[in-house]
Amino acid sequence: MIAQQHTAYIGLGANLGNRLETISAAVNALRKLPHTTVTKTSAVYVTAPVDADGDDYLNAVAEIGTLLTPAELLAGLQAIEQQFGRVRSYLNAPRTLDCDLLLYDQQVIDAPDLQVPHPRMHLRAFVLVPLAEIAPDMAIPDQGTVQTLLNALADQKVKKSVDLI
Ligand code: PH2
Ligand code: MG
Ligand code: MG
Repeated sequence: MIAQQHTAYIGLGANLGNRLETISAAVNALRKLPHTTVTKTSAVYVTAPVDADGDDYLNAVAEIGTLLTPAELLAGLQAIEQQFGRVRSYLNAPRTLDCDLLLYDQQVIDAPDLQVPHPRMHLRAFVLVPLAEIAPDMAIPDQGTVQTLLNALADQKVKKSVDLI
């Protein structure tokens, strides 16, 4: 059987340490995941923390093509977070790197350790603005299109910073 190629979107966030270096290194770490290629990256955005404390975040979104299953991809993303020194102290604590599986094709997954689409992504401009940059017509299952959802989030501060190279 020929393995099936999937398209997934990964949200990257950092608000501790050298944030830009971390986001850029995290994209390179995504490139090294087995059977995975990074097909698009958004610019990096400076974003005010949402339901969280600490400094402003840098956020970006990457599109990948992968043969990994959602569970395998989740394990890979968690390993990358560990590699960048992520410590889990309290909910939404400042972090060196957060790597979230946002979308996996148009699949809906509701497992204890993995919910896809990411359950809060449709409420967060720091996810939707970079996602809209690389996938403007993308729909989020059960929520609507990224562009329509963004119209409701105009009060969230998100500022384009630099392009990832
Ligand atoms: N991540 C959170 C909570 N709040 N705020 C911003 N601006 N960016 C994030 O990546 C972020 C957040 C939990 O993962
Ligand atoms: Mg997150
Ligand atoms: Mg996370």
